[in-house]
Amino acid sequence: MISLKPALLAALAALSAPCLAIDLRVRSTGGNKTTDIMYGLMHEDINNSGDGGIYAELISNRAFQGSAKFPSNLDGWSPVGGAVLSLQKLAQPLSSALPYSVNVAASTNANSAKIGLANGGYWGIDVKVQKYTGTFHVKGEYDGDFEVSLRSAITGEVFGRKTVSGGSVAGEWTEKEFELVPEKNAPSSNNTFVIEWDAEGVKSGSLDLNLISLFPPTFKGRKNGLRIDLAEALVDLKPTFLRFPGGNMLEGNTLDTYWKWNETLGPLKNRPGMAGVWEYQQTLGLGLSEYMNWADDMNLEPIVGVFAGLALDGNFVPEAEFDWVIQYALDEIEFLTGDANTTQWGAVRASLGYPKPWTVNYVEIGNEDWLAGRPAGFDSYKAYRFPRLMKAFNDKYPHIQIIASPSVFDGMTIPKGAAGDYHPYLTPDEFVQRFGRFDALTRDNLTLIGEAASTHPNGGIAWDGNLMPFPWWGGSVAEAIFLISAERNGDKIIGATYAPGLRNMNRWQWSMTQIQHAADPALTTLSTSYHVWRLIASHIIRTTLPVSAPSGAPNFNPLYYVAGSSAENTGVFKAAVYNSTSPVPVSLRFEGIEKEGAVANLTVLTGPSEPYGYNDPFTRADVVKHETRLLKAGKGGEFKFELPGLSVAVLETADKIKVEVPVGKGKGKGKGDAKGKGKGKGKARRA
Ligand SMILES: *[C@@H]1O[C@H](CO)[C@@H](O)[C@H](O)[C@H]1NC(C)=O
Ligand SMILES: *[C@@H]1O[C@H](CO)[C@@H](O)[C@H](O)[C@H]1NC(C)=O
Ligand SMILES: *[C@@H]1O[C@H](CO)[C@@H](O)[C@H](O)[C@H]1NC(C)=O
Ligand SMILES: *[C@@H]1O[C@H](CO)[C@@H](O)[C@H](O)[C@H]1NC(C)=O
Ligand SMILES: *[C@@H]1O[C@H](CO)[C@@H](O)[C@H](O)[C@H]1NC(C)=O
Ligand SMILES: *[C@@H]1O[C@H](CO)[C@@H](O)[C@H](O)[C@H]1NC(C)=O
Ligand SMILES: *[C@@H]1O[C@H](CO)[C@@H](O)[C@H](O)[C@H]1NC(C)=O
Ligand SMILES: CC(=O)N[C@H]1CO[C@H](CO)[C@@H](O)[C@@H]1O
Repeated sequence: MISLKPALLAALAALSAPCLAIDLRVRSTGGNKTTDIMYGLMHEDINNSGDGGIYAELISNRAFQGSAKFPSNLDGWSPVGGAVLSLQKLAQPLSSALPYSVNVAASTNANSAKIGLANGGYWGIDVKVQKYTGTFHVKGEYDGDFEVSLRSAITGEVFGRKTVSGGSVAGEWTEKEFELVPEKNAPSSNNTFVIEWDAEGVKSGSLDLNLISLFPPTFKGRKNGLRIDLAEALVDLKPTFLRFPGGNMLEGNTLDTYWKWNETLGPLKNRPGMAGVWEYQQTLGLGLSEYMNWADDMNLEPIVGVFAGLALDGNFVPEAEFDWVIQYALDEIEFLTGDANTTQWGAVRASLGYPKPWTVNYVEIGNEDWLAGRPAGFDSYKAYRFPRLMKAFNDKYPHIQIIASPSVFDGMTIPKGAAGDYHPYLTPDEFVQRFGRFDALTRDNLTLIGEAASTHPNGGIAWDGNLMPFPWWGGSVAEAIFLISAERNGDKIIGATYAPGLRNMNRWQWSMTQIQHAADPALTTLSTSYHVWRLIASHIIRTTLPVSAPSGAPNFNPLYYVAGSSAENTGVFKAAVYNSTSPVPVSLRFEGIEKEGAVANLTVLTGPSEPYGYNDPFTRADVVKHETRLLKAGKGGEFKFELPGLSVAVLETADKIKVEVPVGKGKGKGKGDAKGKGKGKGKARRA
């Protein structure tokens, strides 16, 4: 990011004369109320951040789901005790959504009285002394018990086992449920889950099994819920919204394979899964209701992305056939929010165990509709896909804030009442250079920053090379500066989220991800960007306030800042330093807190000695240094401090400011600048 070498920087720092403090005064008038939400989460199942990620299911390929793109197979499964496994499409499947199952037969040279099958999880299974909850479905005549166990894949040691009594019958699927508490923690996550039975007791020659599922304890104890450590890491980011289900997942690869919300509902055996856009079949166990539960359990405002008739291959639904796309999107919101007694889809929701309607205040129409199939795809969005969907929503759900998936910066004209979505994926310098971009937005151009990240170092070439393996400190500081630029315009910016949020270390394409994870929770790694976004989101400004510097307009270089007051009216100042060879002295006063001895907390994040340092899941070292100290104001309420080069800081006063807020705040709908190139959207993007 910064082209000067660290040694040279240090030499320059030593030579440079101490500069005068930047003298900043925060006024208590002339501010603007910000929109209601600010920092949030974006989730789509990219490279096993859903299946094998935050969705807590431990068994991979649990129901042999497949598609034209990723045919059903036996990946993840292995025979136990000399069994022979075969994939079957039975005349009597478990359900029409799950046509394939595994057949387990004893081989002629079976080496054990017990046979069965084992699953290695998503690159391992975390085994601890805690309660695992499982189910499986079995068909075939068997007189005897089953035994389930968690074992080491390396030594075969059994950490816990449980008898599941009662056999099974021919011609019918029997569901088995069990709970299993291992007696000891496994030394590593290289473990398997095994189901075995007595080969002699099988009268029908073999057994068929399907939908074999095992969950550890989940976040807030939800059935079919989220992995606890990852959910807790997200909670610590202080999010206020959840944008889902994509992202590219929403669009799908082709017009037949978009994210069909109606196929993500109810019992797992009713979910066929889908051909994911990130190169694997997806279970859709993390479906629409699960996303809403996630939002509820973290107290997040859902931003529901609805399919807008464009697929990643660039095909889009023609205008003459567009009615179904509109109805499909309206039905989805009716499913979520409709009355259980008086609406068709509300009744379906109630029948699935959710009688109480959810509340939806934000709907995003499509995903990055400026990109796939450009320019025809975008033209169709501007011509009819967006206007017709927006009108339908305004008519039926006038309270919902509609967000267009492109922003004003992507060349979208945002109609009155709508907002845009801006996805900057930039170099650090580009983020810093765009610092003034939102200042020029008008209030009627509300903008969501629905995805953002520093992607590659300055001078790097985009998507095909030169990516950093993980978010790195210099990139994270530049993101802070970008967020500061957004907060300065908090009346026009709906909110911001990093993307992608989660990445399984065993399968990735897109390196920039806020949290890295694997089966072993000890490998969960909070990136440099995670620390920066968390600090910034932990001190929310509810009213932005003007800051003046005596020398006239501040030029924001090398210190970039925003000030305002919190919901409790304490004074908040956020700043970051970029491209400075020496620490930047700051003198800060808040109008209304002009007394000597006033106190404030200052938290400063600094990184490693060179800007490319990152948090590496394999070395486990955290390169981000956190320092919080209590500052006491000098005469006139002056807070004096220095911020090092490449640092991010937040100061919050203990005293309250009397803030006068003008009327006409906005929850605006702005549009964003979409020049960013997004993160890989797979092939569509590289085209
Ligand atoms: C687990 O251990 C086995 C045997 O040593 C090895 O072949 C396999 O790659 C390991 N799997 C994982 C996920 O580490
Ligand atoms: C879900 O809805 C889509 C669009 O209407 C439809 O094509 C599909 O068949 C539906 N799926 C099921 C299982 O009903
Ligand atoms: C829906 O119907 C049920 C059963 O008749 C009733 O108990 C419930 O109050 C009704 N709910 C609403 C919102 O009208
Ligand atoms: C940071 O400094 C480098 C080296 O002087 C310069 O090329 C770059 O443009 C600067 N970046 C910004 C955003 O000012
Ligand atoms: C914002 O919206 C207005 C009117 O809708 C438009 O004239 C203006 O150019 C837009 N762009 C920006 C960057 O504010
Ligand atoms: C508040 O909004 C007004 C009108 O857009 C603008 O002129 C002013 O600079 C804003 N104040 C702050 C502190 O951003
Ligand atoms: C400063 O931070 C500490 C620890 O985070 C907290 O206990 C204290 O209340 C804070 N003080 C002020 C004035 O915000
Ligand atoms: C879309 C995509 O490229 N996904 C990647 C997910 O991770 C696997 C394993 O590393 C890659 O092979 C895929 O390409």
